[in-house]
Amino acid sequence: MIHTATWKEVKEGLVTDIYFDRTKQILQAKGIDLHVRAEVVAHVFPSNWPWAVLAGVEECAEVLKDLPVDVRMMKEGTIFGTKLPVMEISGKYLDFGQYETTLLGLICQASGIATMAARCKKAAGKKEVISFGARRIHPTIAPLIERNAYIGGCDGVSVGLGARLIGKEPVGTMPHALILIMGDTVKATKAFDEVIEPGVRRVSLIDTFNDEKIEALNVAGELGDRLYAVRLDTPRSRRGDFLEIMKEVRWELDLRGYKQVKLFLSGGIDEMDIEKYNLLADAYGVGTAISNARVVDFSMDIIEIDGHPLAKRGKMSGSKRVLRCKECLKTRVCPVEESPGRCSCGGLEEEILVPFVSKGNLLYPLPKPFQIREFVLQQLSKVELRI
Ligand code: PCP
Repeated sequence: MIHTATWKEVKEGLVTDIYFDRTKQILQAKGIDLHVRAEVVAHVFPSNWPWAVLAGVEECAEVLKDLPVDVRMMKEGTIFGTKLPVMEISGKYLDFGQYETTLLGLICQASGIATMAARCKKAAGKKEVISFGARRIHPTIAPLIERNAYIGGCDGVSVGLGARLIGKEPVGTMPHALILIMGDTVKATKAFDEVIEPGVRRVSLIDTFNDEKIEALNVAGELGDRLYAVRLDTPRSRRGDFLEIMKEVRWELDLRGYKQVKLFLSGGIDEMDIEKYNLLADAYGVGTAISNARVVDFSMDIIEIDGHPLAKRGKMSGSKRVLRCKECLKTRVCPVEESPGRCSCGGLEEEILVPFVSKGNLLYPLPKPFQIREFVLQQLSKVELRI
């Protein structure tokens, strides 16, 4: 038996928290059906994140487009800060209240994954970051993980269905299993080169049996300029000073004229490791750090009832605008009556909490994954990894 819900069950509200069902039951029994505005905000981010990337917007559209509500939402891929509404829903509470669990679930996990991918890509700069984390999560959501890793900034993904979802070819290297079964790294690399179509990069895994620099020279000697990279997935028990190992491998390869052979790192890599290794590494395979990223802790709260501002303690009531400087990305929240102005840096402000869905109609064509990724990368150039 598989333990996941179907999309039909999600749409039927079967995966919502029971207290929303009971709230609906009570309000219906009492004949109370008020028009409300509710907003979605993240009040804190995981760890030391100074920003997060909004993801899961396209899947939210799949829920919202069948509801008689009006929604303003930041565009997918927007880099945002804490305490900023990323979504505002207005309509009869009984028409959308029970979807709170689902809507939050769709953006909390996706935004965490996209943010970690963005942080890794920010640290890597022009170096490639490949999403390798499908093996760390439930297989039914592997395409979701890969899509959000890609839109967050990863250059490629390793799972076929994930790659299809983003319109790219999957990217991978070779597993230790191939080398163990063939009994030798050179033999496995040679077989890869003989069997796998020429367009696939030849990346040899060099940490199975012998010292990385010996294996690197062996495979480079075998494949020559057909060898694209060597992958160092060095086990923790042997890792020691990974940077020194990389320096030795780089030195020995260069000394023998293999300057074109790149260094591909994997195995427990996160954005901090990428910062540490980026001088020598040419590409990274990142698994757990992205696929099991901390979620962005969004909450949905009513901020207006029947046109009157009202919010619980800790929240600001009333409908709001979120205005961001087009130049420096400085962002502020103001009452919805205010209009965009000019930022203290001189740049013009623009509204980023924009009309998204109205009474079942999507108000703009959803961007393709590569367009969202481009949007994220443009903003990434204007933010830092840490405050
Ligand atoms: C792992 C596998 C993953 C890499 C590391 C990233 O190596 O290659 O794709 O995963 P992580 O960032 O979560 O550590 P192994 O577990 O040795 O698997 P394999 O032999 O298949 O490469």
